[in-house]
Amino acid sequence: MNALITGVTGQDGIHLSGFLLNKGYRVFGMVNGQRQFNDHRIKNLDRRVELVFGDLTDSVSLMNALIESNPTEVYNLAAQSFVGISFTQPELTANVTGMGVLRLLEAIRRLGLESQIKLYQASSSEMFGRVRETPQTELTPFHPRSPYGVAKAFAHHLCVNYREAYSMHISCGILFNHEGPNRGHEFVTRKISSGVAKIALGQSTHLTLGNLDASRDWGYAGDYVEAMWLMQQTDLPDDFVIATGEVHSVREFVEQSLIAANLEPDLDRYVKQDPKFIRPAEVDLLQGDYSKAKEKLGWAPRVTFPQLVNMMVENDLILEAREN
Ligand code: NAP
Ligand code: F7E
Repeated sequence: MNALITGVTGQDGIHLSGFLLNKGYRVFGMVNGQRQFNDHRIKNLDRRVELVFGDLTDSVSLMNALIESNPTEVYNLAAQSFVGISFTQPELTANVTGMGVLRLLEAIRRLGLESQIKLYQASSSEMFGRVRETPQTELTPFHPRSPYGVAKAFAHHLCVNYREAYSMHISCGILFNHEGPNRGHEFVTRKISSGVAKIALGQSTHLTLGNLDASRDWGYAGDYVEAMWLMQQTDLPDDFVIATGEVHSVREFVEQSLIAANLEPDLDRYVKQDPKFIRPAEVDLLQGDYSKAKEKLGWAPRVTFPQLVNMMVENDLILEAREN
């Protein structure tokens, strides 16, 4: 069975490609053609991942990637995924994260592959934004708070529309924040785990962050990619919230990280704040209700919050010690 993953070099792409290879899939990963020569994340991918070249802003390349990989399952993980940058590069974010999904859907249709392909779309809890209820379910109305959240909401509605209009098997995973050792350094959890590792190793004295009170439902990426696959195995496509149901603040993430590195959980000593990391509009709290996924997919998170933080800090202690 062939699977095509867009965004294969990202955090989830790394986990998902490994997961699918273990299940015996032939895995194709879509990457930017020029970057293949320079990007260490491409070099670090499992060698069994077969590269196809393409970009969500280039319809022809999407068609070529589909023809070359001839997939029965497509996982659309590619996006400009950093909320912070979406405020300074809103047009790029709309083009990649929003319009890119329209291009992919139309590429599938133009090739007449609507009934051959099952598509997974990476929707996001950022669509809930200024939340209308807590916890959030598949039925909670959207109120995105960033160009990224708006682009994801556009893409989500498009996927629902194409599912209804053309009977395509498209499932949207409304995934809450998920992290791990492969998380990009721009995101707060990785910034904290690597920053705390540097403090523990004597390479730095403090961390500089923005809003410490923001609260998130943080899970482990390795658990969440299994949910993506389970959605592709259903007879009927649907939308599913994937979350842990537990909430922690950025402050708590720092405290837990300091404990994991055998440091005093003393934020006054180790954390400075800089307004440049505060967003023009913030999402204060996200908490997901994953009951539907549990009931219909048999999915539940495995890794707990302290386990996740420990995993990330331990990984960064090794990496930072090696690099410096
Ligand atoms: P990530 O680490 O930021 O990876 C994003 C991937 O998209 C990278 O491989 C990137 O490749 C690729 N990409 C960017 N622009 C592209 C373009 N124009 N054409 C093709 N590929 C492009 O994101 P992630 O954390 O793995 O998340 C995967 C997906 O889930 C994303 O769609 C994200 O928005 C969504 N999501 C993530 C979370 C989370 O907590 N991680 C939660 C909900 C939803 P280059 O670096 O080469 O550009
Ligand atoms: O911010 C606060 C920040 O950038 C989390 C993406 O994967 O999950 C992610 O989006 C919170 C925010 O993730 C810093 O203001 C404080 O409230 O790690 P983040 P995010 O914005 O929640 C969703 C579900 C996605 O879909 C996205 O693709 O932490 N925060 N101080 C900070 N955030 C960052 N990045 N850096 C700071 O210094």
